[in-house]
Amino acid sequence: MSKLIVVSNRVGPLKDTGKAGGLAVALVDVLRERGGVWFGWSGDISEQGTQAPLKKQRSGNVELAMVDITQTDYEEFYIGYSNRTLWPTLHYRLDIAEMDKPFEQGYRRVNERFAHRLAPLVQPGDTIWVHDYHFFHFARHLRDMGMKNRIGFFLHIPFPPPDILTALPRHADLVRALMAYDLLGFQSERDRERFVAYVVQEAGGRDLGDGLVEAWGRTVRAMAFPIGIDTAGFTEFAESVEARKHRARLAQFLEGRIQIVGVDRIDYSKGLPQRFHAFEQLMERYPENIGRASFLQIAPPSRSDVYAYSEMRRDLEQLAGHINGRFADVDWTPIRFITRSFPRRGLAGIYRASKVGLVTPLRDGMNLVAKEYVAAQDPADPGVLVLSRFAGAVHEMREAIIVNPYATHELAEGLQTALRLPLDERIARHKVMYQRLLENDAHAWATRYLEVLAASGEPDEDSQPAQTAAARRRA
Ligand code: ADQ
Repeated sequence: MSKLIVVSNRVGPLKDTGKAGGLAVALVDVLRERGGVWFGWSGDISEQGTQAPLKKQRSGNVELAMVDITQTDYEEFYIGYSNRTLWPTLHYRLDIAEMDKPFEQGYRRVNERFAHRLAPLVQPGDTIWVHDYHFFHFARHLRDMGMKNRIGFFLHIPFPPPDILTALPRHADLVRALMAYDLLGFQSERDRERFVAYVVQEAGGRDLGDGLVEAWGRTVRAMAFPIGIDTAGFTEFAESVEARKHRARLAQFLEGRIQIVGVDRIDYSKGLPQRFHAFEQLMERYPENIGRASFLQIAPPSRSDVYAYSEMRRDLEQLAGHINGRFADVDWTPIRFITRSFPRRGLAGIYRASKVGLVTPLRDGMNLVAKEYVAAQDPADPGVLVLSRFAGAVHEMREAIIVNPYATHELAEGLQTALRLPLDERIARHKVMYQRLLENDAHAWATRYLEVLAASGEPDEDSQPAQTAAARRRA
């Protein structure tokens, strides 16, 4: 029977998926429904790297298959091209994107080797679903081996306009590699439009309508599939015993004061310094909030091997220290900055205890924190979401207070509006957004993507190529 194969840089856990978030829940659900394999990096670095034996785990009809990489792969593929070149470029940060380093070869090499390691696991008729910016070239290598299976790609981060993308050396190779997929999924219609603009303006391609795009002699379907969270599951988390404990602790600490919350990986795309400055302005311009509203920022460090990230944490600590030094009192701290992870149930409790959720990225594919914050609220007395116009989530969450994170005064005003929003208004806004989150949850997202993928491309199930069969024998 044909199975589903999910490919992503890091593979999620098969059990206790709630701990890893909505995406892992959704992917394991669809893998269980169809039976399948989740393939990716083991997270380990070894001398043998991609040549090392596959690491496998099985639970029922789902298998994890994982590959090591070498230290050089880690530096070139993961830290280098993926996170120092592609991540900033796709987040419109050409000022910090590293274009002239020899990372790209490592990126291409790992894509090719991963494709060769996956090939023996693929049977005719299997569907392959590749995730994110680590694997632009993956399908191209599978096609070079003659594979005719349906292969889809989903980009979790933004697709920038042509003027940005063309600053990346060999940008055409990257986009051309995408044409080897049958279905390209983007977080928003805007991202899809930018991809089509590139294909038309830079590659002489054509928008054929009905989601189809033609370039370099191939036709691909490109559509928006806004990712969702496990909405009902997250609401349950917010009502769990663990969440209640967190809320009780916070209530004791806050003593009736209001809490604004931010939860993000430390990443320059998340707009954290801008947010801290906006909170400072809130105190300056609306002094009635001094001693009354405090800001809790939870931000676990990420990718600390990348210089831009290790710097950020220090800068933010200094900024929080400066603001606290200015406004704190003996019995009140304006900003609490916590740089560690929280269990998801605890996090849901913290969201529910916070009257404002502050989600202000400078650029974000979707932003799941915005959705989690809304899902965690008490519908009878919900908090208010303040959301950046540059988060993909904004297209489904227009009832939030929408702000421009680059304009500090606008952010501060948005916060003040959120703090003063009357109950009936809060309830009305929350209700509409929550209903939408229930309809487009992570499971609906994955199911819809796979339905469209099943109807895309023209796989020839009977004529699985010789190379693939040979690769299977080698395994
Ligand atoms: P991220 O950039 O990681 O994801 P986001 O969508 O906000 O951003 O997801 C972060 C996840 O990590 C959330 O589920 C959040 O709860 C969790 N998290 C953050 N801080 C935490 C903490 N201290 N403790 C516990 N959990 C924490 C990328 C793209 C996004 C896109 C997602 C999914 O950059 O734009 O929305 O993939 O496609």
